[in-house]
Amino acid sequence: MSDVDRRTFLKGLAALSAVVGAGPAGLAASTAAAGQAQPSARALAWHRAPCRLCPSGCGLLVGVQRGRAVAVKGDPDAPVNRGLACVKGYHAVQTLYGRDRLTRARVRRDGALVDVPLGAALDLVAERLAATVAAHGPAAAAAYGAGDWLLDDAYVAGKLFKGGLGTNNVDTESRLDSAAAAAGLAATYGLPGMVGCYDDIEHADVIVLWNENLAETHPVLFSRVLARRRGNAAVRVVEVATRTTRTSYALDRSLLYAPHAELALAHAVCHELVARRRLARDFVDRHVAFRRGADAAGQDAALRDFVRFLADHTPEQAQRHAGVPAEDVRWLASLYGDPARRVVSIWGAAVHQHPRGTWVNNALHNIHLLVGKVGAPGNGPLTLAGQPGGCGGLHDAGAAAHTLPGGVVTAAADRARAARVWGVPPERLDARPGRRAPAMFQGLATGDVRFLWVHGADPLVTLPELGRMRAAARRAGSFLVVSSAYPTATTDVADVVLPAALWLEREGVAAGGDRRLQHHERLVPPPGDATSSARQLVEVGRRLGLGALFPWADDAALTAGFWAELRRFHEDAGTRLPPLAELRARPGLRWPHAENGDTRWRYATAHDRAADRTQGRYDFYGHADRRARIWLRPYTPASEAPDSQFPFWLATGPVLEHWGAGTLTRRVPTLHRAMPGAVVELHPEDARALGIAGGDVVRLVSRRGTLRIEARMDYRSQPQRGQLFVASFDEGRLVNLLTPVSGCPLSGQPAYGACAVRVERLRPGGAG
Ligand SMILES: Nc1nc2c(c(=O)[nH]1)N[C@H]1C(S)=C(S)[C@@H](COP(=O)(O)OP(=O)(O)OC[C@H]3O[C@@H](n4cnc5c(=O)[nH]c(N)nc54)[C@H](O)[C@@H]3O)O[C@H]1N2
Ligand SMILES: Nc1nc2c(c(=O)[nH]1)N[C@H]1C(S)=C(S)[C@@H](COP(=O)(O)OP(=O)(O)OC[C@H]3O[C@@H](n4cnc5c(=O)[nH]c(N)nc54)[C@H](O)[C@@H]3O)O[C@H]1N2
Ligand code: SF4
Ligand SMILES: [Mo]
Repeated sequence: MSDVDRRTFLKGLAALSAVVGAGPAGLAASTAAAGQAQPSARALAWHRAPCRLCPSGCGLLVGVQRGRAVAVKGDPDAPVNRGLACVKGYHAVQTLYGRDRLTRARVRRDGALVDVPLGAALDLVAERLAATVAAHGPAAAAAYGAGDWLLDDAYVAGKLFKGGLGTNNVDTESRLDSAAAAAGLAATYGLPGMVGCYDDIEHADVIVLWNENLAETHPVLFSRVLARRRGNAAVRVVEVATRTTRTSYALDRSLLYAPHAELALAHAVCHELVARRRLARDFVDRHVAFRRGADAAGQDAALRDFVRFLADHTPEQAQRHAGVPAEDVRWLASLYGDPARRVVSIWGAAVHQHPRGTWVNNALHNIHLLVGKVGAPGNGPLTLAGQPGGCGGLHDAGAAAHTLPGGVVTAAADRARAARVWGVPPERLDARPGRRAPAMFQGLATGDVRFLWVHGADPLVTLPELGRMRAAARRAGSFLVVSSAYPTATTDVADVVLPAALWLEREGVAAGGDRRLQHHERLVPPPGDATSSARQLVEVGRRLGLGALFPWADDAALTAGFWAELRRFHEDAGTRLPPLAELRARPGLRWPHAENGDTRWRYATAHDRAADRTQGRYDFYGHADRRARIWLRPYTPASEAPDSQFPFWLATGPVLEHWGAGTLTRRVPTLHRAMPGAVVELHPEDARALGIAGGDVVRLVSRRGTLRIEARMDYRSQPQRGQLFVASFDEGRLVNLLTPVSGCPLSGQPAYGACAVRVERLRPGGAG
């Protein structure tokens, strides 16, 4: 379907919809029936399944009737949501039944996509993949996966490309949302995966949100935060944020700061903690080592070096860079430094998507380590990982360009283990990291990548610097395969489109934000020829003569087989995975797996069975010296900032009603009606100064592109003066034509928000 057709179609859908709107935090208390008719309760069978429409990891009960998922309610036994769900969750099953669901494979012939049998499309994919590798070597082939891939898909993709073909060109959307979180955890603790877990919310006395719009991005977690405060008058929930959002209105205090000043703020908090002698000296002496340097390894340093480093990072400096009054920075530090209060920090993609995202993550962990508030109930950093499989999930299953399952491609021992488990010659495994997500598309532009298989993502909407990316994807001589549930801006330019089964239509294991694992059964049959990504990869592998890598007769054997293999990569106590039978019986277990249950808090010997009690109260076993790291990484200004030509900061991100590029949620009439398109939000005084009224169409211009879009004031959120916000779900208004691809050099995470733009007023009616 062309762009225009799809928009007309979606408009038609909206007209059909009868229901409008979501409540303030988007939480509903009742069961919402999906489909046209209210099903009779007697004919319904209810099944457990995880919700996949945000990273919170809620459990749903899905009502199935005559092979169709027709109703949803929150699962009262699910640990994350305890019976609740948000507006997306209640409509989750409707995402399966959009009228333009892809059910047949399509192949491009004479410029147009035509339906073909699935087997013929897979033959063509295998043929082109083999021809590419034969003519240009394995590094000319690449696979780009979704951050919401199930672990089955991620593992099979890694095994096929890394173990079968010999290229590490496998990367996922997680590069865009949590690469800096993963790199930060690796540098600070030596291992991926969150230190604490969502249960921290119920134990905290103070919750500090760092630029995390939790009300829209993790609605059920936000309801837990508010419930914690309702139940205990002493609890305080505050934020440090660059924009006033729905989250801000519900909090005790909101400190607004200038974009990309997180390093100045975090270091100033540490400065103040040291000045007030609030550091946990015993904990620091016993369990922390100091490191300085720009790279991942760093050099040794000591507490006195950190104190000297902090001398330059005063609250007054933070005020200059961040615009937060020094006394407010001191107040924030007093919350962290109060020995009587447990403190949880929560941050996510907006913080990771920073030109120095890894450094910022290290700096926020520093605060918790300095006061010893880590790895204990209600004390610790919660690093949100974006799409459900982000961070320690997919990276760890071997689906990032630098990883193998449970290891990294650069480590000889990790390669040797992969060769052993996979039964392939060790020399087939490449020791060089493959191309990271944006670099795959840049490779298409230069001709270095000639075969790209995209799964469950819509990169031609969601990648930064989209003008270049779109041109690259259209370049002659390259072959683009896209597995997707619906037509998208990316399938529009594909050579082959494979219809994808969605999560309720196949069995699998899902990873979640706080190291949570959820197995689910296939509840309904996929439509037509739709098949899981894992199955499509296996079928192509077999056609390439690599069938021995995939000795799994059917989909049930695939899930059981891949899981048994993945567990062999995680035999250390610190990353151990549960047997599938236990995961089936107890959805939501958190790794590392221990006897009698899951691991909620890591590294504290009282809670983590992988920790060695002879080390004292803590054992940071991710590093050889069994110490966590405090990093000395200085504040540096953003790579791009407003100037006279481009005077505004542009921030972008999700809205409550839509998921990712909106591919699934825009097919749900209620959600589409509630949020039909993106607008640019301005501060009312900026609008007045520019002569812009609400509803006017303006042109946004950055160094990379332009975008015509409707302006709104006093809409969903309130940007600060000099800042703009555009939601990123709308393929009809591609905000990524404006955003930059450059970002954190350590993790490869793009800094979407390091983007300066100007606003041009068009003549009334949008001409100009
Ligand atoms: N400007 C700007 N851009 C951004 C961001 C931002 O904040 N600002 N955020 C970035 C971030 S954090 C993210 S996570 C990305 C999201 O970017 P993407 O991951 O590219 O977008 P999604 O909409 O999540 O892609 C979902 C696609 O997967 C398909 N699909 C769903 N389930 C399955 C499945 O099980 N199998 C297969 N094969 N396909 C499936 C759907 O049909 C849909 O086409 O956007 C990034 N881009
Ligand atoms: N409803 C819904 N929920 C989602 C998603 C979704 O698509 N829909 N996607 C999930 C995913 S994949 C992700 S990654 C998370 C994202 O979740 P968040 O990280 O919370 O996303 P944002 O709302 O983009 O960012 C929060 C705040 O930071 C500001 N900001 C945006 N970009 C930048 C930046 O580059 N630097 C700085 N300093 N500030 C910035 C924004 O203006 C906003 O006020 O949400 C998850 N939850
Ligand atoms: S909060 Fe997230 S996981 Fe929970 S129901 Fe809503 S979309 Fe689904
Ligand atoms: Mo994300």
